[in-house]
Amino acid sequence: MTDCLFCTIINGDISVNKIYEDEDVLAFYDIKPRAPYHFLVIPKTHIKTLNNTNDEKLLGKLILIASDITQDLGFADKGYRVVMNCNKQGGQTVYHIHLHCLGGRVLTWPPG
Ligand code: D5M
Repeated sequence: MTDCLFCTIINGDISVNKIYEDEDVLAFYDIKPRAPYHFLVIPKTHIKTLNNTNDEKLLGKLILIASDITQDLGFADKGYRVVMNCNKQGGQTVYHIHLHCLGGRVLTWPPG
């Protein structure tokens, strides 16, 4: 989609600090990190919100890629959080689904 920020990133028209890429997904560091480690895993297909997909394979892949990256970056064993915000009350600001992965500090619960 031309007016989607994350589709523009996938097309390469906006550059990001990439961590991982394959035919289905892209992972990159969040521009506004909320923890020492904060990256996003997004599908390459445009999906507006979590309410707009039932693709179990793709959703599972986002989580497993995030987990693999925490291993690669060396904080898997200390701990981390994965979260997907959905719609306005869930805090979603970019309407192309993305999994946040945060780590590198003690995370409080519940999130605000
Ligand atoms: O999260 C949307 C997230 O997207 C938010 O944490 C900032 C991040 N973001 C926005 N633009 C960029 C670019 N250009 N690079 C990296 N990260 C970006 P949400 O769950 O929708 O509130």
